[in-house]
Amino acid sequence: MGGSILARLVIVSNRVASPKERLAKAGGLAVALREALNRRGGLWFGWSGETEVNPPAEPKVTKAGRITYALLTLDPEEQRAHYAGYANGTLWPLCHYRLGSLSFHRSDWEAYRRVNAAFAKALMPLLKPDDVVWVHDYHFIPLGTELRALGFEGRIGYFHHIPWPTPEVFYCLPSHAALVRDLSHYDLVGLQTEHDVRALLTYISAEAKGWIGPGGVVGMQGRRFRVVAYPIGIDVDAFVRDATASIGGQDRKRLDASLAGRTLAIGVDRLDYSKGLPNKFSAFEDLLERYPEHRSKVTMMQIAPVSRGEVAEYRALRRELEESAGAINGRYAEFDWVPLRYLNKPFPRPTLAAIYRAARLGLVTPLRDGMNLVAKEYVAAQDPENPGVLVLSRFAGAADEMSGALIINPYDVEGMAEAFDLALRMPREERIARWEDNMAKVKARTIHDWCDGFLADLAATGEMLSGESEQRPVPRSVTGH
Ligand code: ADQ
Repeated sequence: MGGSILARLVIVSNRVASPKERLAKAGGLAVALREALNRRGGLWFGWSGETEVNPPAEPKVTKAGRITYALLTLDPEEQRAHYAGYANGTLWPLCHYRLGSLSFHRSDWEAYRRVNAAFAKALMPLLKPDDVVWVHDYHFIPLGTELRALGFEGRIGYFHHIPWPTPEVFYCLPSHAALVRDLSHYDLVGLQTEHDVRALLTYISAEAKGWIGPGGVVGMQGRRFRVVAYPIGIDVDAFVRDATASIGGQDRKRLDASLAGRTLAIGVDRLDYSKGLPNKFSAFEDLLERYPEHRSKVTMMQIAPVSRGEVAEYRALRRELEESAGAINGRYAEFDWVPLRYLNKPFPRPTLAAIYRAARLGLVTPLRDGMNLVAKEYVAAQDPENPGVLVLSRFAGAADEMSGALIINPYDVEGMAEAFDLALRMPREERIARWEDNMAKVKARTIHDWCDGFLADLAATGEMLSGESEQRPVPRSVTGH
């Protein structure tokens, strides 16, 4: 990053990795953000994870090293309507193209705005005029508008971790115009892929009558901002280190003993309907059915920690998967082999790295995903001399980069089973060539590059936004992946 950027960094995210959380337990993103804050000193602001009737309007402020943490507690009904209601009941399905799961209630939308206004009001007294504010994800799209309304004039950037839907899908959201107006109050809007950028720019020029200039500069309703793709990466060194260290370790020994020489296929996903788990289970079943030579030879392990258990759709998915796993195992298991191991708990990073390393297949088959970090983690954890094969959905942002993966369509269950079979039979030379392609990409864009790249561009937006505007034709239309 521009070492010249001395302004204090303020990060806003719904979940804040507390100072007590151990580094190996926190995700790569939390670790990278903490590092960025530590480097320049900063403030991390978000929800405390707690609710209380008539909560205090001020956040609880603590300090650890160079980082100040400010955590706001919310009223339980406001929190529900903001988080389970609008953010995860409306925006999450919309951005993942799941219109059948989308529910929209005006009361949730109003609570979403009220909660954002409350966060802005709580943050404002903590801000200094030259702070750089970086807002994360769909829980906080209106935060920039609210901070501007309170008079904050410094830089504000927003990063959207999930896909940005194409206009035809986005129009289904009754509040679409207001959300894009909210985006225009940021200086820099970061999305995961070029596809996402095209989707948003197409909407801006067609619906919001905005203009698109060079470098993703956008003019809209009297404001200027930039829309740029910053594909997120992982902490590559940490995964390589953990995976290498796992050889001969306890986790690996236990795993090898349990596999008894069988091939392992691994899936690691939050238990979320966007991750395509039912389709993945069906494809594994189809593999066992149509390619009986793999029976008793391959074990699939799906690690899926429960997520958003308070949302009905997620509880239904959990029941569906339990039934499906039971049916597959009931049908194909032998007295000495269980085809599908299905685990609902989280694991520390070193254990995950050990499991990735041991797996000949990495199965990443979401129906839609902003990036999917598991795909990159799986690649980073492989043995360069004898790597496994990444089977990857075309609908994950990571598919744009992972040219060595076997790319599948998760809606085509039989096609997926064929890809699993191909991966299981793939000769070592081809596995190495494909892995080298993927690993070069993973190394080229780490989580640190992502963080530094966004912040450097945010620091430089002032000059770009004040430059002469240039009218540009509507961007190439969005045709989907
Ligand atoms: P997620 O939807 O959570 O992230 P993903 O990118 O795969 O999806 O990240 C999940 C992270 O959680 C990975 O680092 C993984 O190792 C970890 N994890 C999953 N299961 C685990 C388990 N059982 N134990 C421990 N750790 C586990 C959102 C978007 C993505 C986008 C990321 C980052 O939905 O598309 O890639 O943000 O921007």
